[in-house]
Amino acid sequence: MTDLDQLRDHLLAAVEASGGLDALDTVRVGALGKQGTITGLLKTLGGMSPEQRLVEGPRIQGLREAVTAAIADKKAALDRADLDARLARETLDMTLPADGVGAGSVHPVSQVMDELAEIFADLGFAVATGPEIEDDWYNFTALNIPETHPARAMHDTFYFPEGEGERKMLLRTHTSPVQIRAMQAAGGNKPIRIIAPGRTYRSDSDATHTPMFHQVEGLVIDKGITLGHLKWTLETFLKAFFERDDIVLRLRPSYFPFTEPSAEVDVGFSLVNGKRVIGGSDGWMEVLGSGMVHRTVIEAGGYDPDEWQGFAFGCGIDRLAMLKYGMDDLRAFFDGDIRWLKHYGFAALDVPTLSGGVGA
Ligand code: 2U9
Repeated sequence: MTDLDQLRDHLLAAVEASGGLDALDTVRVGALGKQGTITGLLKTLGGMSPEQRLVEGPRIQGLREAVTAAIADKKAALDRADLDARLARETLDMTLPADGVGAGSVHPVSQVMDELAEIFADLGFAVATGPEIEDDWYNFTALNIPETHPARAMHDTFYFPEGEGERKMLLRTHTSPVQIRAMQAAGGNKPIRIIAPGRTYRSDSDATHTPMFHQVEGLVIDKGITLGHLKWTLETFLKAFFERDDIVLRLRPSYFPFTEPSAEVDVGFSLVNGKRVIGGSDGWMEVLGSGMVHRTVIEAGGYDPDEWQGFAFGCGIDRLAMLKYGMDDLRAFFDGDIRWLKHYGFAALDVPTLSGGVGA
């Protein structure tokens, strides 16, 4: 037996005896690695005479191929054994119930927005939206709040840094610019019935004010519109929203630059376990602001105030949600506390409290 035959028997036995992938790799490196025995033999070919190389070359190459093939076979056998062991060890019980998928819930503000859209749709109102970044003409001037008007200061506006000769940009302090844009888009010759729900911003923060809050405003423009239409619409809306027939309204004279005359709308409440609940007549609670659209505002929207009249109203959506669903701190609406949302949030598909619309 030659040295080469002996080395072959030794390496093949070592491959066969490898109990695992690590041991097999040690054999591979010992034979075929940079310093391996077979690699060393291959290096000796360079120092041989051509005749000797012709004999030794194929023998050493044959050894290398045999060992390489044996290692590959052994590796496949070890992998297979490893997989068989894992399959025997690890079991999967297909009858176990699946982990629950965490379902989200609808935020009370979104819920109330849906309710508003649904109720007003029944009254023929479309939902209008517009930019939250506005210029001071749409937010103030068009609404009869000129540069020097004290209401500009009252609104605690967030202004953007002003560029030379550029429009004064701000975060809208109410959704009224949406209605101005809707009037302009209508071209001054069509009736309008819209609600404009959305985010509004004022630099204000305490238990009843947050820098961002949600407002809904409504606007009707038509010929022959009176305060009677305003009162009926608000009464019909409030009955549908609070899902009660015993809703009583009180219109109290007030002042807004964009409406004349203007009225705060109070709604009767009753006391249930010391808590105020809308409906009944134990006292009055302010819920909305409203009025007949000012001539100047009708004109700013591109309508002739001698032909077209209108009414408008506005209120906080967050406040409506608090009154209907009994939350008492406005700031919790925006904390993102999952426990609060679990308590007050609404299931996405199962919405038993969703107002059924007008007359439901
Ligand atoms: C146009 C014409 C008139 C919208 C109106 C109110 C009265 C009002 C406040 C209530 C509480 C806002 O959330 S709040 O701070 N709003 O009292 N808003 S009338 O009047 C308009 C709007 C647009 C073109």
